[in-house]
Amino acid sequence: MIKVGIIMGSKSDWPIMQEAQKILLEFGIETEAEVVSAHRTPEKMVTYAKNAASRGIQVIIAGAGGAAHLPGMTASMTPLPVIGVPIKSSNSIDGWDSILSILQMPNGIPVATVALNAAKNAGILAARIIGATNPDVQAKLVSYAAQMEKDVLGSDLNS
Ligand code: RP5
Repeated sequence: MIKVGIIMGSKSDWPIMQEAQKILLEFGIETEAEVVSAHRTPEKMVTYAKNAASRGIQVIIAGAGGAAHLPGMTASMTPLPVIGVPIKSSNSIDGWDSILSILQMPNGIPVATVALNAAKNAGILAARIIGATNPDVQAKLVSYAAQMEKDVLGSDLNS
């Protein structure tokens, strides 16, 4: 069953957003990816957000750049956790517009915001949310962190 919905405002976001899908597949978590624009396809956004929970999705990752309304608007129409990925898009002023649009949500409708273009971390955070109640996923996250530690400790800058 698809557990994580990955949505983005434009196909131009996909080179960044596919990092979320890649890491989730490494953790054995099924995903779906779709372009859902808050500005260009507002009705699709409403339908997607309202139906996500009943379709079995557990976490939504939403990426957008510039005037990035998609994560917040989606979060306003679903009880699911929404992770926002600010994207430094062609229409973005150095990424800050995307970051602040996604980060500065008013009380009551949270969006967990990762760093600029950090779709991979969004994927890992989604896996952690699922792993809180799924021991298999949690075990994979523990191995992932252990491997990272091994890699860092094993890096030799002098050879
Ligand atoms: C946002 O506008 C999208 O999320 C994208 O980051 C940005 C630019 O979109 P395109 O003009 O490349 O389609 O809504």
